[in-house]
Amino acid sequence: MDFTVSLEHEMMKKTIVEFTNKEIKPGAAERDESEEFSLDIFNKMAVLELAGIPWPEDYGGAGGDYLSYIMAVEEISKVDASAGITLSTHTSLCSWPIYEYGTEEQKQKYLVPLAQGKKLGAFGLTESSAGSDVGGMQTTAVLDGDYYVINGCKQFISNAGYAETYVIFAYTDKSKKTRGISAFILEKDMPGFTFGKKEKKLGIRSSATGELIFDNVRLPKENLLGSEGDGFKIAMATLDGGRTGVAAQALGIATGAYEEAKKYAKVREQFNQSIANFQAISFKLADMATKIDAARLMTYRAAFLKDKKLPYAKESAMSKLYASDVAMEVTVEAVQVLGGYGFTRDFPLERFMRDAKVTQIYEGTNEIHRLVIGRYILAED
Ligand code: COS
Repeated sequence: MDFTVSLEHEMMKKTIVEFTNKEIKPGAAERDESEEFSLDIFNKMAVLELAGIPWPEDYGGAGGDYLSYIMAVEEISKVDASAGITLSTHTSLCSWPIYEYGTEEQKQKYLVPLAQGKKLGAFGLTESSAGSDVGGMQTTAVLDGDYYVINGCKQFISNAGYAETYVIFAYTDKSKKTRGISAFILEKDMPGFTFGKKEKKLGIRSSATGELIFDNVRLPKENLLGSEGDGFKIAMATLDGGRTGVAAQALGIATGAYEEAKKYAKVREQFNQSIANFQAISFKLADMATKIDAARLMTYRAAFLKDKKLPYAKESAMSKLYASDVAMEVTVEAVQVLGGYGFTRDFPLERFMRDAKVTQIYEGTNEIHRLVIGRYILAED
């Protein structure tokens, strides 16, 4: 068993750290304050070929592996979790299902510009009545000649309004329950496709989260992704990968908070010595470091299994469950290490703490993850 990452991964990580420190970190607090989404940051990621890390060069990608992409989301989230989820949504939730289930024409038309970062992607599954219960969705797609007519509304959609390509889900046959859900690729400017409420959030405030509204959107038949009725399985398999992305985001947030807390503890003096000398503080840092290490091993393992095309749904769910809980715990403790300063916006800790919360909620709540893991372990001997 080899726990080292390759030199190639290390070098890629170094390039991303330089990039995030120069291009993402400086404005992160201001963007959080103004709740401003920055397409400019995504465009800069694209220049560095981060928009299509795991896709083959033939499809406009960087020809890397899933682990590289996971490490990129982690590094970006260390300074700005909003930028982290923008990339994760784009890659895991929009580009991946097109890469995996798309026809060659769909890949050329949609995956190539996504992988090149010429277009941003999004994923529309959740609705007001369908969160954990995907089958509760109301959106319908009715075949009318060469078109599907789509009606409905999606909620809490990351990259909404800024993305140009959307993988969405709708019932083509409600009587078949989840086996009657189908997946489709939509384009931003299609007549009848508009955007509703933009959410004001506790954290990841500079990521765009909003509503998609479909009012008799006439979608060419060739924009069906996979076959009719495949939608639920496509959504579940896509979320398996997305959840590793959220684990990487959580890992980045936790690491960012831990590093700030450690730096501060070494220089902050009370009672004529650095507070890091007190076990009350060093034990907190030791717990943080240990939990982050475990979360990183779990997250990289899930990515490794995916790269090897081995089953990884259980490991992905475990990594997301654990890393998100660690992110919440570590950020709360990191604020505590900084005391009153941690509570102010002069330091990024309170932002990290707010950003961490959603990682326990989206792409499947941690309660759903326990359910998924429970089913896997009970099916084992
Ligand atoms: N990959 C591929 N197929 C999968 C799958 C996966 N990870 N998980 C389930 N499936 C398949 C099953 O094999 C089953 O196939 P058959 O119909 O051929 O038997 C089908 O999908 C239905 O599976 P299951 O019976 O397990 O579905 P449930 O309705 O019991 O739902 C949960 C299971 C609750 C786990 C699922 O609905 C879920 O993950 N919900 C959370 C959704 C979520 O994360 N929402 C937030 C979105 S934020 S973007």
